[in-house]
Amino acid sequence: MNRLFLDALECNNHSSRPPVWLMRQAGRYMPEYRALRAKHSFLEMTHQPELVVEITQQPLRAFGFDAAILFSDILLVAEALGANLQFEDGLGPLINPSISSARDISILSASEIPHKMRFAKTAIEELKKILRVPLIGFCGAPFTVASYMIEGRSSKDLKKTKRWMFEDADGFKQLLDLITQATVDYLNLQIEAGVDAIQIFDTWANFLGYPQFQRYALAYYQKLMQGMKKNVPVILFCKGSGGYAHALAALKPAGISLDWSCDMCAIRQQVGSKVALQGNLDPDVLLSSPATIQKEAGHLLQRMQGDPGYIFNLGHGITPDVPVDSVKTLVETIRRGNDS
Ligand code: 1CP
Repeated sequence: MNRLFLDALECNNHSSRPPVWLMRQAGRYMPEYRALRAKHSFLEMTHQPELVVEITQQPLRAFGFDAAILFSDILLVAEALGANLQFEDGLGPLINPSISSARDISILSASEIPHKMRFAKTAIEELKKILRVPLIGFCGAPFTVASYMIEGRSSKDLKKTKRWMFEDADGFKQLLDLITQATVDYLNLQIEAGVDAIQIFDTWANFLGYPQFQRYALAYYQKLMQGMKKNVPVILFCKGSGGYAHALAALKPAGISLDWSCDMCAIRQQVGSKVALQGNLDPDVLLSSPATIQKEAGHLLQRMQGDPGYIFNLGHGITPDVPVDSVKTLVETIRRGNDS
């Protein structure tokens, strides 16, 4: 198996280049994905193990990434809890009815999660037989999952979520605790099925001020990590978390994943050499010319040159409008290493 990614997670990659994989590497920017998507709903695609196995491999075949990420979505845990989840073209995720107050929590249940999510176990077991790169499992952190359940859809400001959080801290915590319980079961299912690493996505935790970030983000990463039955490397990702990198590193995850609003070298100075750093190319670079992609990626490579704990990635997911050739150019640039 190609171990570049796992070596880097152990801060022990001494080869000539960093490993590369991209958040949302499977998805709508790929024609192979769109062809399947024309025949199936997104939920069907995430629930049918054969489709999950196929879609997880699509970007590996097309670009030769150094790690696979399970094709799934963070909101499947909300669905398994009993929320009515749908995905509509152009609108993204919809949860209807939304969870508006502590009273609504009673419609949710964290029982039988491993049974409800057994499709993921089947898919992971199958993928582990086939893949020649490590497989990353993942989950959403409770705050981000709760925000979709409360807002009912993608939101630009998370006002309903934050109003509830400030007005009724006990009820809000009850919801986060329930999501945590389900998520721990889901993570253990993935770990038992054989994933090589776990990434925790708390995409919207950047909406929190520091006291709330401690209470509703950091404390819950700790609960998730403590709930894992086996010691699998964990990567923590939240957007805009450069300023909180020291606090993320203090939880001693294997890695932290950073967006493009911070300087990776400066973060390395702050957090020391024992935590892997992943990121942080601006995904919009992929909308520019091959020469610009090479220049911007080359610059980041040079900044992180020789760092045994560096994993090349974007600062957030690939967007659907990215040309496939841009991803090819990017991966070729990383594979050529620092002399590009
Ligand atoms: O219509 C379609 O075909 C669905 C598009 C799509 C895809 C391809 C969605 C809906 N989710 C996914 C896959 C997905 N989501 C993966 C797959 C693995 C990979 O290749 O990376 C992962 C890891 C996620 C995680 C995810 N889902 C996050 C966290 C990471 C991030 O990007 O911030 C979030 C916030 C979601 C919610 C979600 N699901 C789908 C969309 C379009 C969204 C985001 C909506 C929003 O911006 O609010």
